[in-house]
Amino acid sequence: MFFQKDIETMPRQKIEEIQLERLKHLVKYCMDNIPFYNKRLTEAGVTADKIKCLDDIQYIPYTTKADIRDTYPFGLFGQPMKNIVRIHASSGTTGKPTVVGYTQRDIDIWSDCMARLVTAAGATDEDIVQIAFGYGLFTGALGLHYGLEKIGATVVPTSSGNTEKQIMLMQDFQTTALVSTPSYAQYIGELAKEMGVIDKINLKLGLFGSEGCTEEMRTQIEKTLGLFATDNYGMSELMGPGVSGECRERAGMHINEDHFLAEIINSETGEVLPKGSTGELVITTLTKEGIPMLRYRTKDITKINYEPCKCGRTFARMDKIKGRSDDMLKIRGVNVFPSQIESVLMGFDEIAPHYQLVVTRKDYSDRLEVKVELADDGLLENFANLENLRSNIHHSLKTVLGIDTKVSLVEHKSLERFQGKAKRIVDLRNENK
Ligand code: DLL
Repeated sequence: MFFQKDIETMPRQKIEEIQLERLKHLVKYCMDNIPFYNKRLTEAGVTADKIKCLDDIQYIPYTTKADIRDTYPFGLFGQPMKNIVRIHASSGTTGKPTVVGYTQRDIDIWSDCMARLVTAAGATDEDIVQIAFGYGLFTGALGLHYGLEKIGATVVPTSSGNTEKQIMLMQDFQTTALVSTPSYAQYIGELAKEMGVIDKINLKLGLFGSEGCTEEMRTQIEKTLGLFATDNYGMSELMGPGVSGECRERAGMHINEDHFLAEIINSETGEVLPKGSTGELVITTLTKEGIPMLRYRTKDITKINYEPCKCGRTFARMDKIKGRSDDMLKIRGVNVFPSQIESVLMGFDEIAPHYQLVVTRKDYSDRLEVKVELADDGLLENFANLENLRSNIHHSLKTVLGIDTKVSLVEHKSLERFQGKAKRIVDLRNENK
């Protein structure tokens, strides 16, 4: 099923023609409307006329989160406030939020991008969809909301939290699709089981995103909730959700390439990498007016496949996000992605899919503790079994990561549950140097 089939199945040459034309237009738009970009581009000697082919994008300097922060709140907006119809913001862990603005045209394009992705995932006008992302400054809920309404689905805007009520409404309304972070979906499943109502739930589709989720974790959630789950990627600075998402083939997330131009770079040197390489995703928003982004460094690590997909779509597909370059843990010189640890842990039936990674530093050496929750406290009664499990997990982690970790088994339900994005890393290195 397609929302805009003629666009979603364009030959690659046509996609690139559109991208080039839009890129030239965007450079001129940024020059004319945004003093920050005017200065940056002038210093770099870039004008719209200098962009002759897509590779010429390399002459445009990168934009970073710091640039948005430094121009807080509206310094990168491309339109006067009277033309801005919506503001969103991402909270960030420190300091001021990152603020983004949308014109009416931006909102219309956003809705189309979302409508394409939810259709590709299998949603239709027959679906009753519970949106359990937090409504508010976060882009997730309203982004999905407009896209799902556009395809005629019945939207139930429950927002996040109040999980027992979510589960009650899910039964009463016979909700068929759930929009949430994978970690919240996992918690909803766990609670529905405990409440003894898991069999009364009629979910068929999970439209997940906003945080990473390994294939192993996805399979667990699908099993618990009895649904088919797809992954959606986006970020506030680029639009919100709607940048890319999986079709039913689940062989990568299709990038809405008529609106987003993607590159992969080496996150340390900034060098553009050849097609098919793994590295940091850099995105140029080709059509945004409110706050366009020229070569925005996402810090997310992935790779892009440009082969057409079995589903018929020709838009390139990005792999699941491997991690953020700033989330990558460097433990005694070894790069460790939390997703690698999650994959290992999901292979053990005796532990619940809840874990926490605690990093400390002692005598100038980093230590990683992996706290894992037991699926069932019955295991606590047999020390030998418990020790055996701990040692097996330790061994598997060592094989995959190449370093020693401390594995701690903790009681069932003792680790925090999340209603939005999960926070699994506790980095105490600066506290005990
Ligand atoms: O999380 C936008 C979004 C909402 C996407 C709902 C999908 C669904 P931010 O709050 O600005 O925006 O966070 C953006 O979240 O740079 C990634 O590190 C991470 N992220 C988003 N989607 C995925 C995903 C929204 N599917 C940051 N897999 C990004 C892994 C993701 N990480």
